[in-house]
Amino acid sequence: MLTRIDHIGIACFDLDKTVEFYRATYGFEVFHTEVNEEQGVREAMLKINETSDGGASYLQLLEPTREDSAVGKWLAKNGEGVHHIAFGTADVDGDSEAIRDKGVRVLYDQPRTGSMGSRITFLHPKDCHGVLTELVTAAPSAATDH
Ligand code: CMX
Ligand code: CO
Repeated sequence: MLTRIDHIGIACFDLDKTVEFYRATYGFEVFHTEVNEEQGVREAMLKINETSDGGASYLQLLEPTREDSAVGKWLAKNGEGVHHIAFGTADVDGDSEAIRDKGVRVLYDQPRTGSMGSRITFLHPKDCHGVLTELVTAAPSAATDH
């Protein structure tokens, strides 16, 4: 069951400048940063709020580490902006299988590693009314991990 907005993924050309915009404009602080080479991104997670299921909701600011990555290609075509949305679930395996059975393309056979040790998969935007959609199961320690 999808129980929350886990994050909104925002593509940017310069992560440091974008982080500074969110800090100076809204007061949002960086909760976690990492490089995910498999996804081709350098990212910052800004925690917006805790949620009733024990998780949290974040903004995920994404700078590509290479031009041929998903975010690099998207930025070259569209410029900066909202790249994807992500729903949180306790069971990314079960939920992605159930969604696949409804005829929506799930991009990975098995969930891969996302922010803070989470397990993630994606649904094809062309099957989701134009929205690249991610499903996330947070690692148990994610709420306290920096
Ligand atoms: N949102 C909406 N539509 C998108 C999109 C996005 N983020 N990315 C691509 N599309 C659309 C394109 O506009 C294009 O549509 P048209 O054919 O109408 O022009 C179509 O999908 C194909 O796009 P493409 O540029 O040819 O790109 P690819 O097919 O090579 O890749 C996708 C698209 C979704 C398969 C790829 O971006 C992907 O695998 N994404 C999942 C991984 C990812 O996004 N990782 C980065 C985030 C990591 C994280 O969140 O942790
Ligand atoms: Co994401």
